[in-house]
Amino acid sequence: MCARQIINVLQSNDINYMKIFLNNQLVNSEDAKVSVFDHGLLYGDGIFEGIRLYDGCIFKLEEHLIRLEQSAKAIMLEIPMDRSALREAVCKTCRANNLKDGYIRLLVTRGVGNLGLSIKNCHQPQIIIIADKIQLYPSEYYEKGLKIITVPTRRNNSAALPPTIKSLNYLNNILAKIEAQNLGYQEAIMLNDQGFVAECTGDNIFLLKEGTLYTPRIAAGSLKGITRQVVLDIADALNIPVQEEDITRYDTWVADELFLTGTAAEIVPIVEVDARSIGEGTPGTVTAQFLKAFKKKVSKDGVML
Ligand code: PXG
Repeated sequence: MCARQIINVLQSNDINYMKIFLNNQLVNSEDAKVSVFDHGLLYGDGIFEGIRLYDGCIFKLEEHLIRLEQSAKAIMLEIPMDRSALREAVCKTCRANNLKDGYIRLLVTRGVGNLGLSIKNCHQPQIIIIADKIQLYPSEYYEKGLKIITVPTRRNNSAALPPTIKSLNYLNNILAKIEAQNLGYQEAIMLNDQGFVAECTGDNIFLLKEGTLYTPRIAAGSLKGITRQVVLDIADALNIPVQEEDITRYDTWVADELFLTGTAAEIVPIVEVDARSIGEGTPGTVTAQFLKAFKKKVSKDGVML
């Protein structure tokens, strides 16, 4: 490794040396600033995506960009860059930070306005791209499985704030996460206002029962997870029947296997729900098959830097 490369490695480990994409240019992290009048800060008015980079390949970038566009459309936000410019900006940010594996946070805020809810005074949405090393979940989660609980906080009602919009307003999920962590758990099941399982605070949920894979319908109040879709595709390839339907807490308690999916989490086996052990109380064999198939896909199915 030459001196320049060593400096690059040292620098990319330190957030002070990160390059951030902010409105059409790369800036040093200390210069990456947004206004206190940005409605993203004042009201959580904006949208985002969390994306993974695996071995120099951005996993499912196109799908993330499409979901971002749909979130934008839903909140009537015009992203001031088209898809190909965004694609290029994401790649550029990863390259500028010398990343091969990492986590990309792409945000679009409503931009600067005044101290009122109206979007009419917000003329310049802000595009921010942060690409950093990934903080992986502890390996213990995958080896031993995770214990979770159902929390009292219900998932947002779709008629109030559709959970399909990946907005900057995550308070609903954060309140649920606080409840879980207060009781010593790291993830939690959130029910919808009818009492059916919607999703977890930052992950989709799947269960296996008698050879069939079940997951809540999106209309139950879940995010249309990119990893969720990858798992549905894997189930298809493995000839495992899938049912998207209403799931109760009881269904989760008596499942043979249960797992969570998400960009950061990938596929995490669940071994206990609400103090009931799932299956044998150890990560399931079918879950392991899904994780293996997922790992095979990650460096193939995306955009090369
Ligand atoms: N449901 C919710 C509420 C999420 O936030 C998922 C499901 C899984 O979707 P994907 O497309 O990632 O398979 C998410 C995504 C974080 C973090 O910092 C969480 C997510 C994404 C990015 C960052 O905890 N969850």
